[in-house]
Amino acid sequence: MSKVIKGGTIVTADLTYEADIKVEEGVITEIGPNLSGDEVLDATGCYVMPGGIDPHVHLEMPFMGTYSSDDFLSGTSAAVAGGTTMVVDFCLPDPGQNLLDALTRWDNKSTRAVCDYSFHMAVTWWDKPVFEQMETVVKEKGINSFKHFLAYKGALMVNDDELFASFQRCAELGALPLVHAENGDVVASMAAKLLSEGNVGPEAHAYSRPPEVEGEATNRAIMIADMAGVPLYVVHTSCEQSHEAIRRARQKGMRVYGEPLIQHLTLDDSEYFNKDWDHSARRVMSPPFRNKQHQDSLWAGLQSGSLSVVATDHCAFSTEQKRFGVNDFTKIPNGTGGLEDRMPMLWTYGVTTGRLTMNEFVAVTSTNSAKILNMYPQKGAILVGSDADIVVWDPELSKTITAEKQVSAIDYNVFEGKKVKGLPRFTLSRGKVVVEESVLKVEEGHGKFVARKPFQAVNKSLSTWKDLVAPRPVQRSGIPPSGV
Ligand code: DUC
Ligand code: ZN
Ligand code: ZN
Ligand code: ZN
Repeated sequence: MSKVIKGGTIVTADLTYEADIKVEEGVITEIGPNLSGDEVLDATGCYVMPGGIDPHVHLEMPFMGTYSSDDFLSGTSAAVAGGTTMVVDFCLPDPGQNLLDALTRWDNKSTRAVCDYSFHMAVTWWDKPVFEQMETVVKEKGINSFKHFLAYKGALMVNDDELFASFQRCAELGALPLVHAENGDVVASMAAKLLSEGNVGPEAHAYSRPPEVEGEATNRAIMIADMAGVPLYVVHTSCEQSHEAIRRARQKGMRVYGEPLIQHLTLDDSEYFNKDWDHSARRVMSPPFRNKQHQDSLWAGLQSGSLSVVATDHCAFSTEQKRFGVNDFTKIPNGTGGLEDRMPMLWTYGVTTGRLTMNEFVAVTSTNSAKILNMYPQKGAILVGSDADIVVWDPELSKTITAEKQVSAIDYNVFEGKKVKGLPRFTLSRGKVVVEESVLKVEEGHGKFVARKPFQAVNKSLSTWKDLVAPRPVQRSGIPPSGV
């Protein structure tokens, strides 16, 4: 059974042109004028783009004493509803757990996915087993990226010696390290002080994590990555200080990638000062929302290419879960949703405002992630041979975002009331129509794991000290007598 997507304008990261697309057995087999097939999908008036890739989601993740509420079924269903056809989730081992056992748990959870997915592996402590298991994770399990937290002291946080060791291991294996860049020591100290002074509300969450803690940690991670001779991916870049560090590194020639979230681009820190506790707590995530100047910086980064991709860090907690922290903001589970809304929100606030071109939109929602995570052109492309993960985007379809109608399992939406114009007419996951005019036609378990090969480990430190001071002892004529 072949399908033809007919009459639309194909938009990729670098081209805009009119052509039909033929899909057979889940892949694109022909692109050109006047194609015919067994089934025709009418794309008249639409832009036909690579399906979105969200490189950063947490589905059914154990975190802060609970589990994030969207699982692989509701989470990936929400994704396709908004035109995203692939997600990359984080495998988070329990303390001391074998990374491969953790992966088995993630394999079991993800069997429910309705679209394709892949995993990053988290490194939250450092020892010999982790060193050894990383090799199996890369060479046998198809995972080429490792996440490190510089925040969440006493839980997920790694110290600089652990970070440097893991980064060096990534360099050897051809893997890409990711970093959650916030200075966890400073955050813990500021949070304790705020609490002791009676600042227990959700606004104190933002006070405890100012942009400086993110700028410092981003810069530190970049410098450590350089000394390890490895590229670096900075997740949820939310502020100018962090963006500045990334810009500087890229200008110097380093492969450093920044990932703003759709939430940080479109929602600001005034959300934490709402009179309604639930409203503010529902928006507690790390890093927190920032002010307009930081938002402008993020948009500018997407325009100029100093920031590479737009993600969601989708980590949805219900109001009931958020209320764990009713007397203490440090107990509010950190996380917000966005999987369903990332593409329509970015189109509405980016493309229709003129901040982003359509090609830039495709680059930051799909193609750049596919390239950075090494799954291009299987994903992120409209090319013969690519998976038919495609969104037929209707720029005239509009809606007002509301929790009442969302696919995500939680009881609110941080974008509640926002009007979006630009939505999928069809979403295809490996050739299967999973959304048609807002109607979900998903099939539990249709999603497949996408294995990602390691990169050629060619990265060399740009820091000059390595070359200037080759590690060899200096031959001296004598040694001074010891003692006095
Ligand atoms: N930040 C969040 O807000 N949630 C999940 C993990 C994280 O780093
Ligand atoms: Zn994070
Ligand atoms: Zn995250
Ligand atoms: Zn199927």
